[in-house]
Amino acid sequence: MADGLAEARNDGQVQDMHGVNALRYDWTRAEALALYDLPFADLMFRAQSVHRAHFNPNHVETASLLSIKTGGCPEDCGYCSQSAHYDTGVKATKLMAQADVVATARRARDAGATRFCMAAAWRNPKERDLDEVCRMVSAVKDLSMETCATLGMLTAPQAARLREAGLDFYNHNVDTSPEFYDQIITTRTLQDRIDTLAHVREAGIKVCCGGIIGMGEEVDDRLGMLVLLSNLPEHPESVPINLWNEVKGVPVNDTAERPDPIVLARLVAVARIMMPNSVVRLSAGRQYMTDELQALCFLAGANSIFIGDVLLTTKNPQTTRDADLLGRLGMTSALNRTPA
Ligand code: SAM
Ligand code: DTB
Ligand code: SF4
Repeated sequence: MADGLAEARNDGQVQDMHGVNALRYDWTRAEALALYDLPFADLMFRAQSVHRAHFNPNHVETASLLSIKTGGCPEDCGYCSQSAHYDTGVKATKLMAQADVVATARRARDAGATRFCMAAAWRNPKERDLDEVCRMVSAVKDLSMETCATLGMLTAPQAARLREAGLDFYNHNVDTSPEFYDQIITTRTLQDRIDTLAHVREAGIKVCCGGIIGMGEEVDDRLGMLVLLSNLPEHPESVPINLWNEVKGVPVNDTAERPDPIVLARLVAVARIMMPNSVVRLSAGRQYMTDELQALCFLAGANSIFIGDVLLTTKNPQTTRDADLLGRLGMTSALNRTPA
């Protein structure tokens, strides 16, 4: 592969030994680093070429997010406002009523969202809660939206029940590299997460899996996370890349460092090249990004965003600002796999 990269650098072509359409599951960190270190113009050209071979580059998927059960979470994720381990000022709530969830989904659909993601601050869902979430999933599906949920760890039978209810996607992130993981979360292992992802796959639900940057990890950890994602048995259909959204009272505050914008664009490009067929979502942290940086990330191959003024407990750019930006970029809120 090193030769393939050299070729890209020297003649500016995207031909590598695997071609732009190849899906690989044997990426190494050295290869990821070689991509990441390419001269910026070569990296962008290569990422854009891969992107155009798989997607319409003028389309961006717009997803909407709702916290259906906030706070009081028993996990100790060191970045999260919803962990009961930290004093973050977020109040724990009960699971929302189905009618309120469906009304929110309908408003999101009317505002242009094509996917609705329901998030709960649980280690894993209890059976009674899962019954209720299954009803919510079916009701949102009836609105002709794609459905997504993120409820913590799942057993295989729980995943099968969600699929039967009409769940299209399940979000469960690896969050960071295997080496950095233990510095961020101690209450569940990376293997626990990989097991849940396998249950989701077995059930026939599409996988949404990514992570966070800006928690104090090294470049090697960021690339290690992308290698971990791209070497899963199948690439996740969606890859959310979150910039850590600042939260008071959590341990990550002690180590957090907001990445340089060029670094972010490079990481998006590497994700695009390593997982050519996956939708790469600029998730949390767009509130810190300029219009120019978001445009650069779209050029690098990002093709999904969350719309709505809040994410779960933190801010997202105003919907009007997003509509204005997409308008100025000539981008349409849609997702079409027809290449350019
Ligand atoms: N409790 C479930 C779980 O962890 O699987 C679902 C919700 S959890 C909030 C979903 C993901 O959001 C986390 O895995 C993490 O990657 C991301 N996230 C949480 N807090 C964040 C923050 N402050 N900034 C950026 N991303 C964050
Ligand atoms: C993901 O990777 N990012 C979204 C979604 N999956 C569930 C969550 C972002 C949460 C940001 C922090 C908050 O708003 O509390
Ligand atoms: Fe709980 Fe999810 Fe937050 Fe971790 S990220 S504390 S599991 S809500």
